[in-house]
Amino acid sequence: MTIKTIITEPNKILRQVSKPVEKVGKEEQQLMDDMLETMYSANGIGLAAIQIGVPKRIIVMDINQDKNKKKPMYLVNPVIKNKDNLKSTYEEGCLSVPNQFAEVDRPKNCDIEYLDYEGEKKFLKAEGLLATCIQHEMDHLEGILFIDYLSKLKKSMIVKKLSKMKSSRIVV
Ligand code: GNR
Ligand code: NI
Repeated sequence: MTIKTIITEPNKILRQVSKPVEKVGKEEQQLMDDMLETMYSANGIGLAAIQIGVPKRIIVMDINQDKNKKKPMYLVNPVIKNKDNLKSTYEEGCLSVPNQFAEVDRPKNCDIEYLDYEGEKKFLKAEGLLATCIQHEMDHLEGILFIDYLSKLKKSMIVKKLSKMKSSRIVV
């Protein structure tokens, strides 16, 4: 297992639409292992493959707070089957938008279908933080970031800050 570098805004790679996985094989499983280790090391609760530069429709998540009780989830080719008309608001963050947080409204519940680590078809009814996280991760598969839901002004302020942070990190 390897900890990979997480790509941060602004970066066009994050805007790519990820491609469906044809078969969950060794390569995909190794990718999921790397993604999980990368996510844990960054203290995140979810990670999409594109965040480490791989445009495949693969997500790993662990919304469990207790670090001693790891409950990893692997979602390949997830599809939302149904979502709630009822919305809920969460303060969201993103490992690709470091240290920036904002409230986002999303459907409160959603049902999804996906392939698991073994490539088996699964169905999941998600609510609360799990539903929010799944939708946040599935947005990554479409090249969408949570800051895209903010006002133009808020979004541009965040992108500006991140650009500055990036340029100030260039060491000649
Ligand atoms: O670690 C993360 N926390 C989080 C909090 C609220 C809503 C969504 C998230 S996902 C984020 C990790 C991440 O960037 N996944 O793509
Ligand atoms: Ni994210």
